[in-house]
Parts: sequence; structure tokens; C-alpha cells
Amino acid sequence: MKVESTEVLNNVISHYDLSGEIIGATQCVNGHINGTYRVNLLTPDGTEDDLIVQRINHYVFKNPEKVMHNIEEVGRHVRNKKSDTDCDIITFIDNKEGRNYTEIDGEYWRICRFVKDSVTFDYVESSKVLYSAGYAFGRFQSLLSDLPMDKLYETIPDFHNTRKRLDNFFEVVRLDPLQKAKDVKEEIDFFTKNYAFATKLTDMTDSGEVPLRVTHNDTKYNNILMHKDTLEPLCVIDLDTVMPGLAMHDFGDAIRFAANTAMEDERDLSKVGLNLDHYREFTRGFMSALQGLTKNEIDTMALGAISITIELASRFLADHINGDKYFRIHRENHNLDRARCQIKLAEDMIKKYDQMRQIINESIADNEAATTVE
Ligand code: GN1
Ligand code: MG
Repeated sequence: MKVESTEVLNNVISHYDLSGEIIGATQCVNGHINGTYRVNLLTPDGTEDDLIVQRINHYVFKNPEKVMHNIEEVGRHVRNKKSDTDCDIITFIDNKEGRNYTEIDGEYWRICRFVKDSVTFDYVESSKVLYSAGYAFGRFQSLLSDLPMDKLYETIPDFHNTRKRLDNFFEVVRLDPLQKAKDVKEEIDFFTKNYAFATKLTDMTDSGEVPLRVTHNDTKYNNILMHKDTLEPLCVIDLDTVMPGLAMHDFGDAIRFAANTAMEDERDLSKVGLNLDHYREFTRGFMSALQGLTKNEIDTMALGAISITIELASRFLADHINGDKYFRIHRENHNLDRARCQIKLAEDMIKKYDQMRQIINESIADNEAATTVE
């Protein structure tokens, strides 16, 4: 893991209209991709600036300029439309040249202010907080529903193309550069067995049965900053993958993370499963904020959660077999643990598929009833 020195951080900050001395810098470790630092600056007038300084991972994001272009477009659109009660979205500070990122020696950096009183969670205890998280992600998409998609770049091509992800996974298994595949036969079988089911949404996208929308594409619960006391959403962050995608994947990825009865990388698989109360609360919030979905979208919402979970499991396992080049790891076999956890979760979702679909339909019926009463 690349840890930055104060000198490097100072150099980044010098490109901005920010003056002061760094009095504290800690690395934030919950993202798997970018390098993120919380930096405290003592300004000449004696006050403190609390900043987030981030190095974009350009192994993952081949064109950081395009990522930052999308973030600017989306930010402008949302800020023009949103009301004061809507959750905010993250904004990066312009540098001295008026750009929202800075290139230094081939590395791409950006800075935003730390959102006061905010916290993030890698695990959700109580179902109660999930209605507002669902609402925030649903509202995010709803605010972006009239942003023309051709204004955005596809920052990672085929990011949630589950068919390509699985095909790539089987190719990695075939190449097996470190001879690890023999130890994960059972896991590999899981993907063979569920290939047709997991790729159904890809086919429906290709045939135009479900529409593309501007979506977030990385809707983990820790990508919403929550107020430390009220646990209400303050700000949607990590807009790196905002691009055309499926509503079902934003819904599904949030469920995969927030409605798991365990952490994303839990090793004790007996703890892993889908919490239907969490699922119900998130669904109610998401569906009430995002109305006007097509029938096919509603019908495949639960499928979206299962396919994105299988997709991510295949990405984690492919990375494990390939030598951990993509997702940052914090212990040996970390990507294998993550993959096993996601497989277990997907298996539990498959068992609960009918209930998941029923909860979607109930929340749609509740919305309709509420609209009729008005
Ligand atoms: C990565 O870096 P982070 O944690 O925000 C990944 C997501 C995965 C997630 C799994 C660009 O996101 O697709 O769902 O890990 N982001 C990218 O935790 O690949
Ligand atoms: Mg991310």
C-alpha cells in the first residue's frame, strides 16, 4: 500500500488556494481503490481546515480527467436542482488553475473539505437507518434522471456488464497465473451453476428491455456520509463511477452491502446472509424517492441485488487468482474471503428471492396507495 509523506501532501495542497501547515494526516482505509487521507491544516489565522486529499488510482481509472469531468457535470446538475432538504453530493475544490483535480508527476490528486459531523459505517446495525439511506440513493438517481447521458463518459467500460465480468473471471481461471484455481474449485462451480441467472439482466440491457439511466454504480452504505448523532444522510460521496447504468444495480449494490448480516469480508460464513428487515426498509426508502420506473425495472429489482452480488464475488475471486492487483487487501487471502462472503450472501438471496420480490411489490403498492390518498 502506498502511504504518502507529509511532503507529498504539502506539495498537492500548494496547488490550491489553501495556506497553512499540516498538523495531522491519517489514511482512510475503507475504500478498496483510491488513496484517501484526512489532512488537518493549521491556517495562518489560527483556525483549522479539515480536508480530504485523495490520489486517484489510475490502474483502475485509466482516464482520471474523464472521472473528474463526470463529477463536475453531475455536481452542477444536482446543485441546480436539489432542495435544502435533499442530501448533498461531494464537491471537489478547484485548484489555482480552476480545475477540480491536479496532476503531479503522473499522479492525479483532488481535495474536498471534510463534511462536518459526518461519519460512515461499514456495517449497519439497525434497520431504522436504512429508509433514509434508500431515500438518499433513490433521490440521487431521480435528480439525475434528466441529465443527458451523452454528457458523461463511461469511466470504466462495461463496469456492471455481468456477462463480461463472468467471462473475464473464467478467462482468469483458465490462465491461472499463480496456480491458485485448484484451491477454489467449489467457488468456481458456483459461477458456472449461476451463470445464466446472473447474466439475465445483461441480456435485458442489450435487448433494450430495461433502460439505462444515470446511476451512481457504487452505492455502498459507506458512500453516504451520515450525521454522527442523528445518522441521517448528509452527503453522497464516491462519484467516480457515475455513468449510464441500471437502477437495479444501484439498488442491488446497496442491498448487497447494507442488508448483509455481516461485513463484506466476514470469514465466519455462518454470520453471512440477507437481513430482510434491512432489505425492506432500504427498499421502501429507495422506491419512494425513485418513482416512474418501468415494469421491467420493478420486476428485476431483486434480481439486480443477486446479480451484482454474484458479479462482485467473481471480481474478488478473479483478483485473488490474479494476485490481488485491483482491490487493496489488508491481509492474506483477503479477496478470497471477500469472494466467499459474497457467494454465501448471493446463495441466501437466491433462497429468499420470492420474498425479496414480494417486498418490492409491496413497496410499489404502498407508493400507489399514498398517491391515491393525496
Ligand atoms: C470498490 O473503492 P470502493 O470501495 O469505493 C469497487 C466497487 C466494489 C467495491 C466493493 C471502481 O469500491 O465496484 O463494489 O469496491 N470500485 C471500483 O467493496 O471498482
Ligand atoms: Mg468506489
